[in-house]
Amino acid sequence: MSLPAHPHNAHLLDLRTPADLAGELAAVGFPAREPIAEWEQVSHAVLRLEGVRPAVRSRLESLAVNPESPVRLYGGGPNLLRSASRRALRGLAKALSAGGRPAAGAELERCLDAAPGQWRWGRRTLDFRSGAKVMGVLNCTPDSFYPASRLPEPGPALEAARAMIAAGAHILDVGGESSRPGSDPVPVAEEIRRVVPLLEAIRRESDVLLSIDTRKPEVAQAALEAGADILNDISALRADRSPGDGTPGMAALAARRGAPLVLMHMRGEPKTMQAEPRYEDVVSEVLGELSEMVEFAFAAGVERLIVDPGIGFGKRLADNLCLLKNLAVLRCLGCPVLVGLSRKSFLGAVTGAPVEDRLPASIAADTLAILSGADIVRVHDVREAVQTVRLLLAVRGASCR
Ligand code: HH2
Repeated sequence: MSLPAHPHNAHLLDLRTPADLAGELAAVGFPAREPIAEWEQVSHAVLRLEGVRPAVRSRLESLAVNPESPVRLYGGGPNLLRSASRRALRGLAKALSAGGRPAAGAELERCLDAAPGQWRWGRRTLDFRSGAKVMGVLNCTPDSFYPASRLPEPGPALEAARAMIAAGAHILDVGGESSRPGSDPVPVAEEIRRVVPLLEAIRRESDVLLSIDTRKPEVAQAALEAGADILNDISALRADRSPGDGTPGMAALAARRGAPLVLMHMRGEPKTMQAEPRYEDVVSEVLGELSEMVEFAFAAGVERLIVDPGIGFGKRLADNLCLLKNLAVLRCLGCPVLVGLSRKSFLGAVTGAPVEDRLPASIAADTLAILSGADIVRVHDVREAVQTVRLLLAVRGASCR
């Protein structure tokens, strides 16, 4: 083998997955028999643990860890950072479980294994291993925040659905109530009247996955009867109960049908949510609140959950930016992550662009989100998002040496 023209060419590698490492190992003549084990050894991570009691802290300090790993523990208060190889963190998870803290051990294992696989329910499949999914927004409303997305008439709404399917949408999200800041709730019967004919019409001609964007169990039930597959609840079950007419509550409905349920974080109600949102640590608070809802939903028997930070729902500009920057943190909940960034006002605040002109910033934001591990992007502009996803997938899969 001849030596390279420029000796050394020293450079740090940007490795994000076990497959990246396996490619680099093979290229230097060291094909890894167990790429995942190698990855766990060389890949370092920093774990943040919140609300740690002194007894647990001293246990963490005393736990034996893999001696080859440079392990560090930082923080004097209830919040700690632990830096170690993934392998050492896995050892820590096992030690916590064996040492009488099975919940903490399981939580840590979940963080390390957070890669959603494939879902099958009824005749439906969602495979998160084959790249991010594009969810097209169909607003059967007269007042949604993006005027071009308003489709109150069934004819144009069906045309829009057909165009999204042709452009490669994986999921269509049909909604009959705007949740823009300051919006009023829509009565149940009116919401059903808006969404059911469109769901039925799409279902008659396509097998595309259909999601219903509603907070009301009666609407969710009618939508499922009309062919919807997924429930998208922007209130994350906060007021979940049966309406008392025999309709089950949202969680019970999802559990009974096996339907995936999106839990979106929101503080307050759309009417008032932007009045004075306040967080001390938005990432930690959104994670904690979603985590409670995930536990509640699993306890109610829901098998398939998707989590969403709720960009623009009771959040200030800085909160939205922090959530986008730290989207990967939500993967620790062990559920696929959905994010809706498309044309939202925080993009306008950053770029100065009106809603009609926010497509470039929306594509950039979706790109950042997918690189941070978003599994589903909810968008108004399906063609552009599908191209983005395809490019990111091609780059991720490129073999380079
Ligand atoms: N955003 C909107 C509506 N529903 N659902 C989820 N899961 N995540 C979101 O970010 C999200 C959502 C707002 O967008 P849009 O439906 O276009 O606006 P409007 O509520 O005004 O109809």
